[in-house]
Amino acid sequence: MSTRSPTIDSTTAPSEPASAALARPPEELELRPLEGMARWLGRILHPIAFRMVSMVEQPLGTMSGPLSPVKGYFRRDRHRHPKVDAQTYRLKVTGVAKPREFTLEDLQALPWENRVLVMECAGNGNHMMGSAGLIGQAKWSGPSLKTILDACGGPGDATHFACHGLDPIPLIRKGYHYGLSLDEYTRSRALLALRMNGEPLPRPRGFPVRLVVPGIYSMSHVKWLGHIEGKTKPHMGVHNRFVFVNKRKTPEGKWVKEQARWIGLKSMVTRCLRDGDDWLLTGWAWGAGKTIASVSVSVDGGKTWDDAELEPPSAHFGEAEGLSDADLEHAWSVWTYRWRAPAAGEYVIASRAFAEDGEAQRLEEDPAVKGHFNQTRVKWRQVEVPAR
Ligand SMILES: Nc1nc2c(c(=O)[nH]1)N[C@H]1C(S)=C(S)[C@@H](COP(=O)(O)O)O[C@H]1N2
Ligand SMILES: [Mo]
Repeated sequence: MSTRSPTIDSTTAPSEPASAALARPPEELELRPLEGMARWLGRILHPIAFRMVSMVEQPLGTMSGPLSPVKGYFRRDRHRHPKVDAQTYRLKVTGVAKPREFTLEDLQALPWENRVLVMECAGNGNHMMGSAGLIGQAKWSGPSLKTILDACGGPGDATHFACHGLDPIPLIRKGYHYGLSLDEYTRSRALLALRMNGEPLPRPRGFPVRLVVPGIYSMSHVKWLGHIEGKTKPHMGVHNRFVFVNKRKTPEGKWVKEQARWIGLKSMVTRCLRDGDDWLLTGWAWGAGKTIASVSVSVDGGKTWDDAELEPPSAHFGEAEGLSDADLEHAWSVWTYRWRAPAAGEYVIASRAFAEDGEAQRLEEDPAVKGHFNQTRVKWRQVEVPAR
């Protein structure tokens, strides 16, 4: 067990010396990105480099099912995790019809709802990272933002909101903040989460309250939520304006700034496990707020594609867990693919998602978009199949 890496589950990590590994072929193939830091730094250094900028990817061992466990759930923040006292905690809501404060008890006493959703960092799997573990799916529970606003007599004049975290950011010294329009929060059915997968919200996840915004990239899912500020124009804080922005070419050929928003259509291979002479590929497909119709898999670098088996979110969640179809609208589908007895050698593999309305996951990045966010194109991985 001495060689086990801290970020990789025991089922994926080499737990024996190399000589033993040679005697017994691996039960799981390493999925090596073809680009970005993950490729250049490798499996050991890459997580260390990520940690230095406060990014922790979901470990491979937990990457196959419909729910990501609380322990090991990906993390991305600005280093500081404030310790919030549940007794003195107050959520301030301003700029609405009747501004007020809520204690934690007030929030607990309001009607709760549930959502299961993909939470994805806007930069997940971009060309610089290469890997794609800044993603997770959990069941979040608590009062909806609508319930909160109703308890404040409605939004009043507010057409936009800024949500402020209680985490101090060095230099700026103010909490993390991100804003969206009322329409975006309404369409996404945003929720103030007090529980995650049925467990109390852990401190790194934003205890006592975090916002979740189904369908929108997770820079908007403000942790340690302390203040919901109603505004009459778009919030133009540093993260809205400068950090999470791409450039898009207009039909007139001008490049304009575009803020990261709705999660695009995407899929990925998450694990490749031995099953006799075959290998079982699993993965997820999600995004664009659309029903996933099919997922194709290529094990020959894109020359041929074959359909995977698909399980929609409703195969795993439903009324029994207090979840309606709408509460699952931004959840991922899980897919599996049996790769029949490949010969030993190097392969380049990937998955590609297709939505019910015909949209296909991009093979190449959109040439009209430049930047680090919402890079949804097919994620190729190199694997080495050992001799049987
Ligand atoms: N208060 C606060 N909320 C935050 C952040 C932060 O730094 N501070 N980071 C955001 C970003 S960029 C992402 S990707 C998600 C990550 O959520 P997680 O750490 O629970 O996975 O939280 C978002 N909410
Ligand atoms: Mo993020």
